[in-house]
Amino acid sequence: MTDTQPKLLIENDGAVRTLRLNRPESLNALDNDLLKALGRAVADAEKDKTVRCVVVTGAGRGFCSGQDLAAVAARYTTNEPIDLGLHLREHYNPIITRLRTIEKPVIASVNGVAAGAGCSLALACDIRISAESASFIEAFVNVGLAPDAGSTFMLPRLIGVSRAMELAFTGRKVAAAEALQIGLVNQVVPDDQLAASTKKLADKLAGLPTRAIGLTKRAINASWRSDIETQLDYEAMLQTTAGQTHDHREGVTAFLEKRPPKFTGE
Ligand code: T3D
Repeated sequence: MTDTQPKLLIENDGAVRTLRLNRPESLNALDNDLLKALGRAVADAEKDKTVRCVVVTGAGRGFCSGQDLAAVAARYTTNEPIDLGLHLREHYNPIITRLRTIEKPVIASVNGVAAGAGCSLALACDIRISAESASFIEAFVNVGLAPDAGSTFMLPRLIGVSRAMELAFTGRKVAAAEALQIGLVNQVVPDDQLAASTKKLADKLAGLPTRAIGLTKRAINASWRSDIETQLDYEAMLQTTAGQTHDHREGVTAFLEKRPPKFTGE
């Protein structure tokens, strides 16, 4: 791999935009260039109305091995004070926040190991589809760190507090089959079918009423800090918006005309 090859590949297929981490020699470790490119790409996908589903995946045999540890070690060779929190706030947190709030479906197509912040990246996506040979490692503890990039938020919500504690304390590798069993991923497919299965799911999601999906994501995110009365009221407010979309009318009309709906995302 030469420096001229982009560290992030951006691929468009209809209304699906795939963001492919492209540092396969390090299992797609996140250095500052890649983090900046990923941040820009997610922001661009958010703004671009032609994009109705985002896929995050990795080139080569890894999904993402987390923070580039060579870059971390390089910081120790200077006398400058090291503040990992600053690095997280500047580089990781905006990406994770945007993935959680972008009003379009986001799929992690996990082609190989997802470790440390790479695992957090997969967890920040809405849906995880995993290759049989992929694995998940809350690797932070192995390098004397606590989980970051949203793992302490997403992990207990997906698999429960007790399992989250165990995985974060031990940093043990979770194979795809166990990940499916404990609810860490939605689907596991044979390695050679990951691309096709991801495309099938992404195409389906991209053809759905995008505004309704965005509002659904907003509502489910809000439920975590809500009570039932507040949530009911919030649902009613969002439904006012959904009820004014073209896709709502189209869905009702198509049902009554006994034909498949043609959703445009508006
Ligand atoms: O600064 C901040 O903001 C702090 C934030 C921290 C967040 C974090 O993500 S902390 C956690 C960082 N990640 C890790 O600790 C994982 C480190 N990697 C591994 O434990 C293993 O590589 C894996 C379990 C992921 C995969 O193992 P394996 O045996 O399949 O592959 P390998 O041989 O270990 O790795 C292949 C190559 O990738 C190897 O390079 P080489 O020897 O072929 O030249 C290895 O050094 C490189 N690599 C893997 N992970 C990283 C990496 N290089 C830099 N950074 C990595 N994270």
